[in-house]
Amino acid sequence: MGFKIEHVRLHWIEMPLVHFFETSFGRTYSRQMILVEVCCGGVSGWGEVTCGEHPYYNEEWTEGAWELLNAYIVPAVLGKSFEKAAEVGKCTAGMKGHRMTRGGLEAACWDLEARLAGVPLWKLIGGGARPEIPCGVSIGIQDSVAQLLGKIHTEVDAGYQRIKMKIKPGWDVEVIREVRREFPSILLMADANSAYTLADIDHLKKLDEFNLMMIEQPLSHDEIIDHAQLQAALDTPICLDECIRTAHHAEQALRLKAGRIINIKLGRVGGFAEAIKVHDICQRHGIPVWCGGMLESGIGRAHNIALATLPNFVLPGDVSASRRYWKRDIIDPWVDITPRGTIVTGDAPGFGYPLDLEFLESVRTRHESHAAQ
Ligand code: OSB
Ligand code: MG
Repeated sequence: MGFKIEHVRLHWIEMPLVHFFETSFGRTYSRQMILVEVCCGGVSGWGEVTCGEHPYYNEEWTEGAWELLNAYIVPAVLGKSFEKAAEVGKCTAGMKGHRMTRGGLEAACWDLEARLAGVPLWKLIGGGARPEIPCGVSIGIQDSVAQLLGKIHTEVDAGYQRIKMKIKPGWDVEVIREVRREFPSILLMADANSAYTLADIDHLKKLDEFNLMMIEQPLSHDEIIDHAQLQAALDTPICLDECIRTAHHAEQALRLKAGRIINIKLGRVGGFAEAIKVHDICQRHGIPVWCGGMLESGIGRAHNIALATLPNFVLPGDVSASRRYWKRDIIDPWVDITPRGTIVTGDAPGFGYPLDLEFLESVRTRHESHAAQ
């Protein structure tokens, strides 16, 4: 079928989080997000740039993404025709890094292709291995252990299958001990967001007593070799997040045994084409994957749900209900979970959730429109 990128509209939206989210690199109260709308023949496809407000998770941040989209990424594709969304990434491949920004546009093109073909996005990407995806939650660093325990109770009661807690030096071994005392048998994991170094090996070994499913990204955001050394010293499986930005990184990490599990984030690897490659490599190596999150709005969340229907997404991901993040989402209905802690996929074309355009416009603070000649 194919499509031509006739129009690109960029929407900058600001939405406060229901509860602040704190990781080892900082606390977020309100999200600044860029939505990318690509248009062909009166049909729009939507994507989301999943970077943070500041360049602390990786090198990307909202303001930078906005500049890059307007000055480089949109001009690289505007007016061009493509047979498949899988080809769009090559137009921006000369730009180094900034995969979340390039991936926001790429994902929008997949949604556009799916809508033009009248198929759900999960079908277009080759997913659909399961009609409902298993869900976990990611719980940030809190002001007190009591507050953390309260939050875990809420999420376990809601049915979520796995709890991830954020850790950092000073909020790790003793906090996890308390959590394990209160919840001896839940599926539990910890995410350090690169807060440790190899000098902390003895300290990190103390985590082995807590029967964690995995520890996510303990070491530097770009350090695969050190993770291999740490994994050799730990019983707890390491899961890589920040380190895996391409399929090639995944291959290197698996060859070096730098981890036993991989978190795939659609944006971090630059969109669906690369995410599928990472998925396939892990599957060939017998390495399970799960879908990570970046506190997305309904659009990014719906893309994550589609991605998580690929066969090797066998572990519960960080994709959870809209209401955990927002008072009101930009899609209607919102993403919700079943009492089994799953999200059910549907058959609507594209990412599958109708947009609440009126609300979207009410939270939009910047807008840019690019038309092909
Ligand atoms: O490392 O997975 C991470 C949020 C922002 C930045 C990095 C991470 C996260 C999360 C939240 O863990 C996942 C979510 O609920 O969207
Ligand atoms: Mg992480």
